[in-house]
Amino acid sequence: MSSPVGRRIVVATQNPGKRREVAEILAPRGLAVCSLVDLPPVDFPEEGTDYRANAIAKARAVTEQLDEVALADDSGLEVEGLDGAPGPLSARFGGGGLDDAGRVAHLLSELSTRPSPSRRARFVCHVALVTPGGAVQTAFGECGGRIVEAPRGAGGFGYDSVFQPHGFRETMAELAAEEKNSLSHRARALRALFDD
Ligand code: ITT
Repeated sequence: MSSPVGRRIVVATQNPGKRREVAEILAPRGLAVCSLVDLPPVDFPEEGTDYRANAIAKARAVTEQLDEVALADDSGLEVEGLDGAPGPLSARFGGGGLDDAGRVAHLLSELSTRPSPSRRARFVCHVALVTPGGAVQTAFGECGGRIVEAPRGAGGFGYDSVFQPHGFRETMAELAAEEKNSLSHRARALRALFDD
């Protein structure tokens, strides 16, 4: 799809890593995005366990409260040996008080006694574009890989330091930003939304 003519797109996220990546992925398409940081505060609803519904709800919060076109991303890491956890609850894995490094440590400890195939994993991302008129468009992207034994790399955010995409020796956090942005779940979802 093309962007709604004449309207800027506000990225409905409070996660600075996501915000940066969405901006980087959309820039080559000539789409400049606007950050919530520069706008009045928005009240976001509690998130549930349905990625797509969460993405729509986050984008709607922005369209309804700020009268802006909004793009939201709800994403997560799904690990085979943990029956798909942490999934939609990835941002809160191990309890609300942890930061990215704490969640990574929690993940590694959960996997430490499990056999190697348990480490198969994927990142998933649902994106939603909502206009103040109420139109909703969504798309999905995923990226397969495995969880490595110890964190490597300083790029990206979240679980990138322990996620090794299929076909790479590096973790996501060791890849250049352009490389992550060409193969990530987020890049694939945004491509499906804006290019297909
Ligand atoms: P917003 O709801 O404000 O967008 P959030 O971080 O709470 O921010 P989610 O509920 O969608 O967003 O949680 C996604 C979590 O999944 C995120 O906090 C990371 O822990 C993880 N995640 C998603 N994409 C990732 C990526 O590209 N690299 C590493 N971890 C990622």
